[in-house]
Amino acid sequence: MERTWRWFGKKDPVTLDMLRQIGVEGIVTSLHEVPNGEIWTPEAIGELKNHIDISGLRWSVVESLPVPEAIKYGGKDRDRLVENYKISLANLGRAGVKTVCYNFMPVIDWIRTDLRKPNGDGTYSLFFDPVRFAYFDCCLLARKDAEKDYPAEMIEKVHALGKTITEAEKEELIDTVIIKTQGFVSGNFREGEKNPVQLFKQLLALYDGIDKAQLRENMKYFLEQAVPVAEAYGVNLCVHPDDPPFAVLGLPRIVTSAEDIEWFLSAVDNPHNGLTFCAGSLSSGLHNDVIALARRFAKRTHFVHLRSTEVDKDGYVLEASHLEGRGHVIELVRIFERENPGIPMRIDHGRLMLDDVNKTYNPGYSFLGRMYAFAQVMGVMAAVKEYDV
Ligand code: DNO
Repeated sequence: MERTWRWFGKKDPVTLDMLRQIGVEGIVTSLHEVPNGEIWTPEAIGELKNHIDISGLRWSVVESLPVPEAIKYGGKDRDRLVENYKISLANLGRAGVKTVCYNFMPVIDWIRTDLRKPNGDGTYSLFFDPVRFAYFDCCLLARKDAEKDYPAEMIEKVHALGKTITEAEKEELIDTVIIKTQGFVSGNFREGEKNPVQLFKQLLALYDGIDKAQLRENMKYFLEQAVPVAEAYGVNLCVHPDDPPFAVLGLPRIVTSAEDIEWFLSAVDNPHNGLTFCAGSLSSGLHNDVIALARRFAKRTHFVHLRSTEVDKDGYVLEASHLEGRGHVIELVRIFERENPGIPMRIDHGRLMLDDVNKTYNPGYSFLGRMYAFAQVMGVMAAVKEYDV
């Protein structure tokens, strides 16, 4: 596998020179400053690509070329936005950037309720607490009829939490779910947003009446137009699974399971329509067996995120060490090295450890924590490739 690393551009405190020293080959990045839906021009792509080339690395993967909301909910502007998307894809292909990751999650990208869950050893992990999230939904967003989406025991826990949660914790939960986790990846929300809850509700309202079947239709409509352009320019499109992999906030989610993956792959059955195999997202659903998924979909996978989770029966999800938990990273390396050896791979998320706690990184994207996991996985790759163990 190609050893890649997610880098957030020239302002990233982790520099390209640092990455070269630790054995990174390829960069995963995006034109973060371009608003969702606008065309990625050859000039802007060329400028960033050149900057990466000069450092002795290469721009291997775009993560993400965001799909604007109007394409997902099927708004009246969608044809113009799909055209723009196609132009950006063609511009990337011409520039030689050939792997493009995106997602099809309505309104909200990945979800965490806690960005600093202490581990016993002094490090911190990202965490998803289903009770806090249900509390966010029912009491902070106060989404209409939200309580109907949860079992009675969950609502009891939500009410119990309501009796103890402080105002500061409520603010922090809103900031974590809407701003801190989304601000740097989604384009829907920005740091400094004055009224995040109201904005969030406006976005949710765009999906009134959009169920799973309709969202699938909208994804198919998008793929039918984008995939032929990807094919023409030799670009591999790869959708990121929904994180966590189930419906949330009354919104459908459609990349959650083997059945979903099979559906979108056959909706437009073309090798350029593929999957980002995010072991962390997929493993956080107890319905998923990541080893079986990797065996089944390795050939249609264009990009791999290595990460692992521990999930308990009540749905609490902890980001585990990269060599433990439900992600089965060691077996995944074996599978991908055999089935799709040239594929770009990046370490997804890392713990906060050592000096990381004194720095300001995007949540999940610490330097030392990720480097530690990167080194672990390099060891696994070497063992698998050279000694076939
Ligand atoms: C979070 C990421 C996601 C991912 C996008 C891809 O850490 O896994 O934000 O980059 O969903 O489109």
